[in-house]
Amino acid sequence: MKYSICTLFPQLVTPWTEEGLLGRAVEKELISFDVYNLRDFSGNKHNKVDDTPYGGGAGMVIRVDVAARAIEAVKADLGEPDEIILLSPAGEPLTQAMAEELATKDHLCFICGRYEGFDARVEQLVTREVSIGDYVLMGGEVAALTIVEATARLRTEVIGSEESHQQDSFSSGMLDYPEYTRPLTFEGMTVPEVLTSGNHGKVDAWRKEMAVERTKERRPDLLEGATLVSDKETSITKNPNKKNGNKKSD
Ligand code: 6GU
Repeated sequence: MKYSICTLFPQLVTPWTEEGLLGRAVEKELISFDVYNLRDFSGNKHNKVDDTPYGGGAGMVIRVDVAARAIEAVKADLGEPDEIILLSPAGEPLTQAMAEELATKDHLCFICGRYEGFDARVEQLVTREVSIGDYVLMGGEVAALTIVEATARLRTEVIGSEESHQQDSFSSGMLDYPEYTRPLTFEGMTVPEVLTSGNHGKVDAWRKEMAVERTKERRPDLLEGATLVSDKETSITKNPNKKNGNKKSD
């Protein structure tokens, strides 16, 4: 898996790729990150990447030719990306289903904007435009790294076992059940007895019930997409036509 990231702030992005599971996978050469500084593609001696908007108004707009040269450099160095993703609050909202689709690709290229954004013609240079939620960030870097986090952890070369994310929030269509570890009692708060009962059947049933309860309470919108076999029961079947994050893109 290759990630290339075009940004005005490579020094914000690079450290994220050097720690934890990502850092380890990079060291083992199982995944790679190539971070491109958009300023290197300014095409002028002042390294200026933006200009005032046509039609007037406040703020600056990043030039389309800068993005175009950066994308050409990525292609020349690493080959054609499977996806060139423009990070923008106007993009398609990121979901677990989208992360699952992107995680199957070999090379994802990200274009991160800052300030007011890119010249709209950059949209013609990319394969998709993605937003990470309904709020506005100062730049696309955190959004690009969010997609890196969401996709890399779905790759067995990064995580190792496939099992650990099978039960996750959203990949089951529901929130996770709560987990506990030692100490058994902390400041008067105890661990649910069933977890120390040694009865695996009971533990499984309790966990499923907790997942349903938490989802009903905190994110009832997610349950629209899951089919409850019975109210008290715990089994949930994926509905391929549901409109939330489990929908497989076509
Ligand atoms: Cl991808 N970029 C920016 N600047 N703001 C956002 C976003 C992206 N997604 C949500 N808000």
